[in-house]
Amino acid sequence: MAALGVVYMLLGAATCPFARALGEEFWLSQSPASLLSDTATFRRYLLYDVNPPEGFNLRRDVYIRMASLLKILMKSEEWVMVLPPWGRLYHWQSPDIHQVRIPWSDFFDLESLNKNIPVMEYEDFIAENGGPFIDQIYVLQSYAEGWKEGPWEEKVDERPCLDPPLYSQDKHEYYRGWFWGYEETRGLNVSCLSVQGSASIIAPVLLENTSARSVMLDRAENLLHDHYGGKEYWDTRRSMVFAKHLRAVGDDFRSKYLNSTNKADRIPEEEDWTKMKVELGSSLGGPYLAVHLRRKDFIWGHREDVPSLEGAVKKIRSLMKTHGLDKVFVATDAVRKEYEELKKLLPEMVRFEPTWEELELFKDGGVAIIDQWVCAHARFFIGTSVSTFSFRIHEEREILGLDPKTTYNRFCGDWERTCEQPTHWKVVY
Ligand code: GFB
Repeated sequence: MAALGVVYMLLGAATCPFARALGEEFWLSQSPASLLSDTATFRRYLLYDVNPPEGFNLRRDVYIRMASLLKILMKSEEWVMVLPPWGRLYHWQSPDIHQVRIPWSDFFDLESLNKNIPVMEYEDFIAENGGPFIDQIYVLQSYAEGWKEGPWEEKVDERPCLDPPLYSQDKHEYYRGWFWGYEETRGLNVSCLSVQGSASIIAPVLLENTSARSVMLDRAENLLHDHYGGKEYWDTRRSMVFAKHLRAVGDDFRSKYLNSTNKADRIPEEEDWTKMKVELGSSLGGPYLAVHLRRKDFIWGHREDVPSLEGAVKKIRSLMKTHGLDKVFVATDAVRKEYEELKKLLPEMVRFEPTWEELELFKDGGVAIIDQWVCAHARFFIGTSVSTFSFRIHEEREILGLDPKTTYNRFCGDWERTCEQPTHWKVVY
């Protein structure tokens, strides 16, 4: 199929049905020289996707697992990770904003990602591949029989699909389904793999059982971490530097409303993550308390460990007093009515409220990143139990060198008896 794609490219956009589907400008913007040089190297493509209900921050975690798989594949062959475009996330509910087919560069710094593993955007993959085709799709699932008693065994087997099919064949026998909003994309082959274990268990399948040039792992969250908390984990995590424009907006907000600048807060400034080395506790953080107060589905989904607004405000006031901080930044997904209630209880709170134009530009994902960035730079942070949004803030603070005592704190439910606090991480260089 890749060869067919190259032929189409050489013949020109007019003869290629998929070029028409993509829009002529797209193809005309690709110079023949760049197409030839790009296709001259034969590399294989790893694509992946995650269960639709999962949010932004769990997806960031799955990227780390896929990056470790890619590193293993690259020991044998040349591979590149195709970044799954963002969009259609359950939590991104702002109306009237186009929130599909969002490239990674809107949220992350591609140069930084590329210092860890080779990555490319999906549209660049279509161009390099010669068309919107994915040769092989593996839908990952657990084992029908579950995990029986006995020692843990890592395994992978081709099995009949357990859930109703995610992909269906069109009249040309191409597989159609959700490909991040790219309706012209199709798969050539789909099969199901039962998996139990870390991401690396699938490497032999990709290297030995298929010669497909582009391989997509759907439901990739079924694969676990290979090096959770180890050097490789942290290398990938540190490479996930937020896009520069979002960091700039966050820094500007800190300086305008929270009297916080890197210099005064003793926060290191180093654009290249591979060169950044900080001692834990060497950074001071801005003179404010930061709070992540997860609401929405957590209010009923985690009834026991999420506080009432009154309970949260009581804790916030006590922390401000203990740490001598008179400013508080609140990141929350609370609905308007609840937010207004919170504002009444805590009138001094500061929040990043984008204008409509800013929201359209940054999107819900970008606003969430700005919230996380501001939380990451605070002198003291308190988050919400088991929220991956809060976990990513913990990691960011660790990378910035803030004292763990100021990071690993969470709200407790009003009636929680034993309020266990999050476990302390450590960046490994
Ligand atoms: O990121 P996430 O996976 O964290 O999902 P959890 C929560 C989403 O809600 C974020 C929005 O990606 C944001 O879009 N959100 C939450 C916020 N808190 C804030 C905030 O303070 N500021 C802004 N701007 N946005 C998991 C979900 O949520 O919880 C799963 O991934 C599932 O799908 C599970 O719902 C129960 O780990 O908090």
